[in-house]
Amino acid sequence: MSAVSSHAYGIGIITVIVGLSAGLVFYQYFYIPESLAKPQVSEEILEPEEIKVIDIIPGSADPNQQDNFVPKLVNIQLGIDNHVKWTNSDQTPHTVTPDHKYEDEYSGMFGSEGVVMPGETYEFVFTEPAEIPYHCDPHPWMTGTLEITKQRF
Ligand SMILES: [Cu+2]
Repeated sequence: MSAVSSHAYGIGIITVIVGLSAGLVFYQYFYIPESLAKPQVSEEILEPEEIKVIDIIPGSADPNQQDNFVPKLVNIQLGIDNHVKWTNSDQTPHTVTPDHKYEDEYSGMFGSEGVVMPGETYEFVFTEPAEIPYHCDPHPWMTGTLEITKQRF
C-alpha cells in the first residue's frame, strides 16, 4: 500500500466517524425529544369554556328503557366544549367504553377505567376531530356517539 492511498483511507475513516457522531447527536438531542414530546395543543382546546355533560340517567340498566346516555348523539366543537363529563345518576355502575379503541394524541386512551359508580363521573378532554361510537360494557344496549369537529368559525 502506498503512502498516498493509506492517507486517503485514513481521511475516509475520519469522515465516516464524524458523520456517524453528527447523526448520533441529532438523534439523541433532536429526534428523540421531538418524538416523545406531547403534541402542541392550543390553550383554548386544553381549557375550553364549556364542559359538555352527558348524564347516565336513572334506569339506564333497564334494557326496556329507551334513554340512557343523555344526550345520546353529541356534537362537540374543539375549543368550545371538547371537555366531556359523564355523570352516573343511576343506581347501577356503568362504563364509558368506545366501540373501537380510541386514542387521543394528547389525552391518551379514551374510556373509563373500570366502572363509573353511582354518583361518580368520568371526564375526558378531546383534542382532535373524530367520530366515536361508545357503549356501556355491562349493558350493551346503552350506546352513544360523539362527533368532534373543528370550530366552525
Ligand atoms: Cu351500563
